[in-house]
Amino acid sequence: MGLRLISRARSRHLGVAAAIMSTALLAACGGSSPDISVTGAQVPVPPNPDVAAMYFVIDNDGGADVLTGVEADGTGVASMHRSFVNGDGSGGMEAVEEIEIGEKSSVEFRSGGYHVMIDDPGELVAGDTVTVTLSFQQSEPITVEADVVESLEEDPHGH
Ligand SMILES: [Cu+2]
Repeated sequence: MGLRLISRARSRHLGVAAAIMSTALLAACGGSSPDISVTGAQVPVPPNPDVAAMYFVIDNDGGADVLTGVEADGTGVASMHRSFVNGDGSGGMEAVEEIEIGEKSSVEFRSGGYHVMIDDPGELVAGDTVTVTLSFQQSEPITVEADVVESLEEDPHGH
């Protein structure tokens, strides 16, 4: 009888310790805020002047976040798109409302994948810049200046 009481008391004590530990772990994970940077932004001179595509890389050194919107500063209407290829080889693109940016991860906006589409960007020549502001669920908005280039560099990360 006496033994049983002791063991029950001890296991309850361990339970409390475990609960405290898991709370601490949760705080460590859930509490880490995103640390987002955007690099390598480029806009190839569009073959069709009515619409331009913008490519870049989002790096996140912190907790998860979600890209929730894009806005072109000055001219044009920007939206997020994803290119896809079907099983039969046909392809297309679709608008994307949100893009998840995982904890400590990168999301590449590149030819054949995610891109920002700018409708009616005005006349663009190599050497111009296009400014787009990215909005996030957690992070403050980030304004990105993209270089207008003759053609896309192979590795927009630059290394
Ligand atoms: Cu598109």
